[in-house]
Amino acid sequence: MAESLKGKFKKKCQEMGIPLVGFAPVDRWENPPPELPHQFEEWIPEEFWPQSIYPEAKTVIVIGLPVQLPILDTAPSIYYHELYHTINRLLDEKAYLLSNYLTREGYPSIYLPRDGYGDIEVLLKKPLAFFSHKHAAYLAGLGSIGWNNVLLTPEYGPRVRFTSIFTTASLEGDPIRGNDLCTRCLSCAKSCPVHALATKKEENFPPPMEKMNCANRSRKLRKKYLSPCGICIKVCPVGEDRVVFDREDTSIYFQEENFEKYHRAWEHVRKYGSKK
Ligand code: B12
Ligand code: SF4
Ligand code: SF4
Repeated sequence: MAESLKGKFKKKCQEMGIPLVGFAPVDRWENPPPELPHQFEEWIPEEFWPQSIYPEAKTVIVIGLPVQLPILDTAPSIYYHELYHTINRLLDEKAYLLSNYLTREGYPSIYLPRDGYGDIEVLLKKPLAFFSHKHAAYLAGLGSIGWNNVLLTPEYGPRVRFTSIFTTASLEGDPIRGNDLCTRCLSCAKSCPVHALATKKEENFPPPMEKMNCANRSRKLRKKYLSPCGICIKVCPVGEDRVVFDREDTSIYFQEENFEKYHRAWEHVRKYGSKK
């Protein structure tokens, strides 16, 4: 019964144009599966677990939508700014509709917003949301944490945004693939304009991040309609999307010669629709 519900749900996601879906029983927050790619010294505090937020929850379903790489290539730009908002809106809407679908099937369910903060000013004081989708996607077997502190997936590397649904249906968890996808190339850290990511390999994994440097940059960019920054997810070599969009060679970001046509296009986009 529960299995067939999972099958029907996945079919519905396919029809709604959602390429990534993962299932994590809530007990994975309490007992993280040993086959996960990383074990963390510091784990998610209990009040952030799904069963603490919605005590009836049995399974967390995570959905992911891709960040289209050639648009991200122009970032920071109005083009990525618009894409970011489009994906955010779609994630919220799709999760809301899917949770209603499960409720109608007899399993009361609720959606979560893809972010859950009022404004970047709030994050400058406390850079936390009441529920972490990155950790939910990790526990649903969708990928591994990268040096850049976000989830890398085989399909899109870090270029994917998530949201989650809490459902009272007990659905089988997806297998944990267990692969650590990060190559430790450190392109993300070396490209960060505000040094928010560690640049020395011997530091702990995942390395500590200067979240305030990143949040402050986002705040400044927002005033020019250029937020978010996105550079550390743009330059990452991981992800099948690089093959799909013919962007496997990441020197496109670091060398102008041989790639003039791309650099010209990015400069053009950056000239319009935002403040200098
Ligand atoms: C706050 C926030 C930010 C802040 C702070 C950054 C951060 N990484 O926490 C700012 C504004 C800087 C930011 C920037 C970006 N973000 Co952001 N952000 C969030 C938000 C709203 C909450 C994150 C959160 O609470 N995480 C929990 C913290 C504490 O996780 P952590 O630091 O890794 O925790 C570790 C330890 O500290 C310990 N721990 C200790 N205490 C606690 C407490 C809790 C609650 C947990 C869970 C763990 C924990 O456990 C962990 C062990 O590794 C989420 C949306 C959401 N609701 O999930 C998006 C989210 C994480 N962001 C996302 C993205 C894509 C970005 C940007 C790329 C946006 C951009 N610029 O284009 C940048 C990337 C910056 C970077 N390299 O991390 C995506 C990530 C998708 C993915 N593929 O993983 C998310 C999930 C949004 C979404 N809906 O998809 N973000
Ligand atoms: S989003 Fe930009 S500022 Fe933030 S960590 Fe990534 S590269 Fe650095
Ligand atoms: S850019 Fe390199 S070091 Fe950074 S997350 Fe991607 S693979 Fe890992």
